[in-house]
Amino acid sequence: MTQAARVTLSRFLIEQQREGGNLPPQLRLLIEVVARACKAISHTVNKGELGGVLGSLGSENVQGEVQKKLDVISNDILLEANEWGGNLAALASEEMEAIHLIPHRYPKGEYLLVYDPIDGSSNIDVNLSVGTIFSVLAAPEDASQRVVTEQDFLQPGFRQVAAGYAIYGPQTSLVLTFGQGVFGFTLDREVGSWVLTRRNIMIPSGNREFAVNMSNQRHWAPPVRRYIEDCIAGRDGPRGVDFNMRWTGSMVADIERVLTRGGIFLYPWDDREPDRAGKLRLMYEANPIGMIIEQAGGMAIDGRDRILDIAPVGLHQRVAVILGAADEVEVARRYFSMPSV
Ligand code: P6P
Repeated sequence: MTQAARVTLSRFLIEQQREGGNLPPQLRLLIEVVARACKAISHTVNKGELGGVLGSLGSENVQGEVQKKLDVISNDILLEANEWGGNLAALASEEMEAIHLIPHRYPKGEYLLVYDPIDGSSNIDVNLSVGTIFSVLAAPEDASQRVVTEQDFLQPGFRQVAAGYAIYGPQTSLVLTFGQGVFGFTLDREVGSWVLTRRNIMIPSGNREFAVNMSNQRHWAPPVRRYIEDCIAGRDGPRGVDFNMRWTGSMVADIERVLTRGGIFLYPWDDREPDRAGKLRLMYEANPIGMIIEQAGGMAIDGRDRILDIAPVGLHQRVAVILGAADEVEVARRYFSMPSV
């Protein structure tokens, strides 16, 4: 790609702000800050053993999951990058139980940021792709006159003003949406710039590839079991076509594949913890990814209902997730309306 043809993230955002009208200056600056923080996280992830950043801390996060060193390092990078900019009224993270208010010494802004600093962190120690997922919501209009609370974050996903993820893999890339299409950027490490490499990403239909953790099969509800059984039956079964399976253990890596070549991703409810709606978190995994998937022409449901319509009741609440190419998700959804045999 010639230097002249390259559109950096900064130029793209300024042009979006100028032409699109859906990117206010504070939101543009917020995205720049988050993207810069993801560059710093990428640099840290890429050091691996040499940076002493692998392994666990021996502590647990609010999810009751073992915290990796990079979970905390990445959370701190995003915190420090976003506190002083004046774009946020507060932020929240998978790694912090409560919301984080902007310190009084800094101005407060019009947005709320909620993120998973390192998603798929169990893959860090085995050198597989991990990522950062983030969601941007509007802060309450009176945020400058009162203390923002967790309740202000509990907005349904269709109210997100922006969403994105960074994936730290063979390349470091960034995928963004502001509600008018999905755009992909690749990190040019030599210059330190995010370069626009994909415009208006649309999920291909017709790809017969499903992503699910098959070891949970006996725990799924009957509709999911039947759907996956029929995929596995391939051309000998009711689908009449063979399927392939992928499962990386890192949502951002599986989503990058679905965005690029289609297929479906599932983390359905299972009976291991019947009271838990699912494993993935609504506010900083399912909602931002769901917005990206829908903006790329796909569908994102919890089995029956649209994920972005779910009214949140807790910052760290979990949800069942079935998302990907609209044609395939629609097939999966029909299994939930079939009479259970
Ligand atoms: P399992 C990572 O912990 C994560 O939240 C997602 O990134 C990933 O898709 C899923 O959980 C993997 O879960 O049960 O297969 O380890």
